Amino acid sequence: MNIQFLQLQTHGDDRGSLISLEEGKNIPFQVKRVYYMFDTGQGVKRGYHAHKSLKQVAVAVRGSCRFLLDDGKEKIDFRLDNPCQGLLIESFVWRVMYDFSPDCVLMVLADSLYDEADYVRDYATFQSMVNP
Ligand code: T46
Repeated sequence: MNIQFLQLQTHGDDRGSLISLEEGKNIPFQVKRVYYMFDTGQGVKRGYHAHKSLKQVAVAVRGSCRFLLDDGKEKIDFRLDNPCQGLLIESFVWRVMYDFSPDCVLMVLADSLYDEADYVRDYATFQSMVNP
């Protein structure tokens, strides 16, 4: 599976670091929505869905969590732990986020407004959509 990480340029000086996210520049779509999750309990697993058309970029702005991504053919599991790195999540990728550090703030930029109809929340349905 082709996982794309976006390297986000850091503007650092003796005051600290700053990263700017700009649509069409380091974010490869029009940003319609931003959300973030935090205070995730120990042992919690989130996600368990794919999207029909949504594209997103996830950034662990603080702390870390693991991602399990599955395109129906291949699974890949990795830790997202760097605020200078964005994970591009395309449509039709099943995702599970887990093993959140207690301080994790996971921010997600999305190319569409929230729409429950865009979710595929049943794994068998997802499999039948990607492997017809
Ligand atoms: C995704 C992963 C990475 C809203 O009202 N608006 C929103 O924009 C979002 C994202 C969620 N919600 C509501 C819907 C649920 O009642 O917030 C609640 C929690 O959402 P959900 O269970 O979908 O959260 P996750 O962590 O399983 O998934 C989220 C995104 O929903 C999803 O698009 O790709 O993060």
